[in-house]
Formats: sequence, C-alpha cells, structure tokens
Amino acid sequence: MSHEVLEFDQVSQGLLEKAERDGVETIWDRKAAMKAPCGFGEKGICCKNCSMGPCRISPVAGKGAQRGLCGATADTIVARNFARSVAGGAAAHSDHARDISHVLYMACENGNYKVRDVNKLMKIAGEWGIETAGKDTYEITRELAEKALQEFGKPFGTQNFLSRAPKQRQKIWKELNIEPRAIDREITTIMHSTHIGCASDPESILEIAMRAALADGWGGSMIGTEFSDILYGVPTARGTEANLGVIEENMVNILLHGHDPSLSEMIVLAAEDPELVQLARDVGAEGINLVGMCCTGNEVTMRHGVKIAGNFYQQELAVLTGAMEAVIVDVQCIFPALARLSDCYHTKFISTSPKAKIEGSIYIEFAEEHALETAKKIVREAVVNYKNRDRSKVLIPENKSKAIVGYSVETIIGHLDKVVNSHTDVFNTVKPLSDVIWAGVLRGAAGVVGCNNPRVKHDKSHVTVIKELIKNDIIVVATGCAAQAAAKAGLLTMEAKELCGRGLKEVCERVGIPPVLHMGSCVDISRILDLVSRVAKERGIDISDLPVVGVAPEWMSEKAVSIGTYVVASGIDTFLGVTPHVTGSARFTDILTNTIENKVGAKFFFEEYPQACAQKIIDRIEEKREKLGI
Ligand code: XCC
Ligand code: SF4
Repeated sequence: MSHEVLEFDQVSQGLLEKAERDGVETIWDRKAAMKAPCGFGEKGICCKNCSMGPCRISPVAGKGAQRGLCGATADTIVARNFARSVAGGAAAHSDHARDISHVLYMACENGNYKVRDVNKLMKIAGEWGIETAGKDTYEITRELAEKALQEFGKPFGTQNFLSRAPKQRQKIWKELNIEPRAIDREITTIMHSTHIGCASDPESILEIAMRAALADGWGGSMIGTEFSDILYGVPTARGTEANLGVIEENMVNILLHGHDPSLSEMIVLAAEDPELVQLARDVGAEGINLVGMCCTGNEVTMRHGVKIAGNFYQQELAVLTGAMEAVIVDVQCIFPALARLSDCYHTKFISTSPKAKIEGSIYIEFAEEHALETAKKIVREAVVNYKNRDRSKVLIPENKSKAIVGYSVETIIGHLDKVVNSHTDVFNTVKPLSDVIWAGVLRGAAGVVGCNNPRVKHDKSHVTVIKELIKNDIIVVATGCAAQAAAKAGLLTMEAKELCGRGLKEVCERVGIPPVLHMGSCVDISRILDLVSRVAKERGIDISDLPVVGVAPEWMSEKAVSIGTYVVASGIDTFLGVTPHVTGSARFTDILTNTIENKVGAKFFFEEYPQACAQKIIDRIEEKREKLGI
C-alpha cells in the first residue's frame, strides 16, 4: 500500500502510516485502486435508465454514437442524470425531516421526547395558520406535526415555508411554475419525467429538478431544522473542540456519526446517566467521552457542545486510533467500509436505522418509542467494550482546535441586538447586519458548505477559500463538513479575527463573534435561506440582489446536488469546487453556468482551484454591490 503524501492534513498522515502498519485499508487505498474514473460517468453521458442500454454517448462530437438507442442525446442524458441526483438528495434530506416530524408527533409531557422550545412551536404554528388559543402545548404540537407530515403528500397547494421568501422571489417561482408542491410528489415527478420516453428537453428537466430541490430547501430541510429546534432546542453559541485529538486515552470513546438528531440526542442523555458513568469507572475508564462526526456531530455540537472528531473523510481515521469503543450511526454518509475496519480493532460498529442496515455491523434498531432505553443499551455496549481495547494499537493524534459553534439565526440576531444602542434602533432584526454590508464594512457574505471529496485535498479547498474570503471582509457562515474543516483549522475562534480584513475584524470585535459562524448541519442550510431572506426583506429587495454567495468547495453527495440547485433557484450564485458530472453536454453546462441566470437571477460557477474560486466570489460580490449602488 502506498499513499500519496498529504501536504495538508498532517493528522491524517500519521494515522495513514499506522493503517499501513496495521495492514488495514482506507479510502486512500481504494482511491488508488480505482485508478482513473470512468470517462463516460464523469461526463454524465452514460444512461442506464432502461435495459436497452446502458447507452454511452461518444464524447467526441460527430464521431461515434451521438444518441442512445431511444434517440436520447447527450444533453438529455446529462440533464436526466443530474435531475436524478437531485431526487436522491432531496429524498434523503426530506425523509430525515419526515422522521423528525414523526418524533414531534409522539412528543409528550412524560415521554423521552418533549417540546424544548415552546416559542418556536408557537411561532411556526402561527406561520402555518394553526389556531393556538386555549390549546394545550402538546395538542398544538400534534397538530403542527400532522400538518408537517402532510407537506410530504398533500394533494393540493405548495410548501408552507415558501411564504418566508421575499415576495419577488415567490413571484419568480410562480411564473416559472417551480413552486414546490408536496415533497414526495416533486421527487416522484423527477423519477417519472426521467423515465425512458418522457422529458427530453434539458431546460424543462432542470426546471423539474429545481422544483424538487426547492421542496428540499424550503420544505424538507427547513422542516428538519425547525422541528429539531422545537424538540431539542434552538442552538446557542458555545465552545467546543475539533479534530481527532478530542478522542481521550483514558475514557470510553463513542463516535456519533450520521445525520438524525433523534438518536444522538438520546445518546447524549444516556451518556450522562449516573449508572452508566459509574459502570465506565468500574471498567477502569475515567468516564464517557462522546465525539461527533458529519452532521449528527454538527447537531449535537450545536446544541450540547459535543466535541467534533472530524468530518466525512476522517471516519475511518477515528477507528484507526484504536481507541474508539463504539461507532454509532444512523443514516447518510457512513462508509460501509467501517464494518471491515472495525473488525480489525475492538471497535463496535453499531447501526441503528432500518433505512441503513450495514453489512457486518451490529444492528440495534432505534425505535423512537423506546428511545432512551435503546440509547442506554447502546452506550452500555460501548462501555463494557472498554476492557477489550488493545493499548498497543492505540495512536491518538494530538491535534485539536478550539471552536465556537451554535449560530442559529436567533443567536446571530441576539448578538446583533447587543450592539444596537440607540433607542431609535430596532431590536430583533437583521438590520445591523445589513447596515454594515451596505456601509461596505463587510463586502458581503458567503455560505461555505458541503462535504469532503478525494478528488481534492482533504479540507484544503474549504480552508483556503474561507481564509481568502475573510481576508477580504466577506463574513462566512458554514455548515456540514465545511464547518468542521473550519473548526479544525481554528477559524471558529475569536482569535481568527486576526486573519480578517479591517472591516470584518471590527465587526467581530464589536459583535463578539468569530468571522466564520457555524450554523449547523446540512439541513441547516435552511437557516441560511432564512437569514438571507430576512436581510432581503428588510431592504425590500430580492435575494438575488444581495452580495451573498454559496460555496461547496469539496462537495460529493447527491444531497449537495440538491442543495446547490435550490440555492441557485433561490437566487444565490453557487460556486462548486468539484465539477459535477455534466460536462458531456456543452448545452446543459451552459444552462447551469450561464443562462439559468436569466430565469432565477443566479447561476453555478465551477472552479476547482480554491484561490481562483475565492477571487471569482470576490468579483461577483463586488459586481452585486455595484448593481445595488453601494
Ligand atoms: Fe455528508 Fe452531512 Fe456532505 Fe458531510 S457535508 S459529507 S453530505 S455529512 Ni452534509
Ligand atoms: Fe439508452 Fe434511451 Fe434506454 Fe437511456 S433510456 S439506456 S439512452 S435507450
């Protein structure tokens, strides 16, 4: 096994050498074994939507097969493949939200799941037109949850949360006929329209994809975020630490990995159970150390300050430390490879969701009805496993960084309120934020989001783009694995203000915030939609007028395709550091990176070099400022 030398993440380097010594395989090895990716797949010109195929279109114009057996062109095939990725991503986010809605429905006074934020419950009930007067909290909760569940399959009408968008944006959606209706319906429509013999017009296929993506952003993801807040509390600013150094030598280590907070919230409770803490001491450990990874990690760090072990690309490394008693997973972004890897150590790899049974894992089904009981059972498995740890196999990297997390929209506004001092100023609004942007103290804002991808160096694109932006007075909000990359790089600290331009530095000092704000998991990109909508509405303009951008420097998942699509369809330019599988159609590529702007006021940019990407973002932001005359 030989590994490419990593210039960027030295933590990974040490553990990869250990992997070689231990004779275990990681994604780095599998990437090397994979050699060059399939050229047709990479360009998006392989179709297997029916069994006459697979049909592969020759990438050379005018030479070789230019049409599939049914006559589908490269433009059609690329558009259909893209739309199907959106469907996959929107399905994942939205099914997550459906589960949260079910949990909200079963919440009750004496149950494991309770309403932790009555304010938010009341606010959304109000938004959705639910009568609250004279009703008991849990009556309202059930009514709201039921209404949310109908968002997935209601026969008529559009998504309730669309009303949060500025009027101008809603008008664009209406005119294009891309206002999302029931979430499941939009996903189904993609699958239907991309079936053999249906839509072939790439413009129309993209519109269908945008509508489903919007059902994700303003539907599923927003429901996921808001309802999690009702159940588990609105995140507030708090300190934590990030990187593999948060794994403790003398404690029972448990890694929470996946996406659904309903499981991880209960594990957090279970890990505080005095009986289990005592059991940990009885087996010779100093206590129980929960650490998080990917978006479940983000959910519990936002609400409890649970330390961040790392992001997507580090999941195997956490096991490789030899000090991980259990890896507990729910859904999404979990390498099946963890099963084989865990076998080489004492680690118990525990899967919990009937939607994500993983071969070779220990399966303990997490039924929400017996949530805490099951969580305790799982934690107990981890604790008793401590004595099986082979000390000779342990290598815990020292690297970790301090970080401040927990910036929900409410928390950001709360911080802004603190700097409003004149009695004429309005409280509880985003006005101070828009004021500093209009004054030019901040040039604009960027949402840096998304995954890790071995097609680029681990975390390098995230960190390079973010540093360049804050240096140029562009404030950054981050979610997902991008936020974890920023945390590890020490960018979620007050000290990071020293890396900023003068304007952003001053804002950080006055408001008391880091220049990069961790806004949560990937469904929490809906928090960013909420924030930009508030700024646009406060100024009486559309989202597409604002000097704000979305960036996904290292994205890889279908969820990210859906996200990018709804962000663009919401009027925000989106910069992708990894080029999607569309380049086999010059026409579809042109639609995404050019003409789509005529419809929705925003477009995609593909730029793989982070430095160049940052420069393009800065240019675009200045262009928007000029148009606004600010
Ligand atoms: Fe997964 Fe959400 Fe991507 Fe990270 S950022 S690799 S999707 S965990 Ni969502
Ligand atoms: Fe080939 Fe058309 Fe079938 Fe696709 S749908 S596999 S292009 S025949």
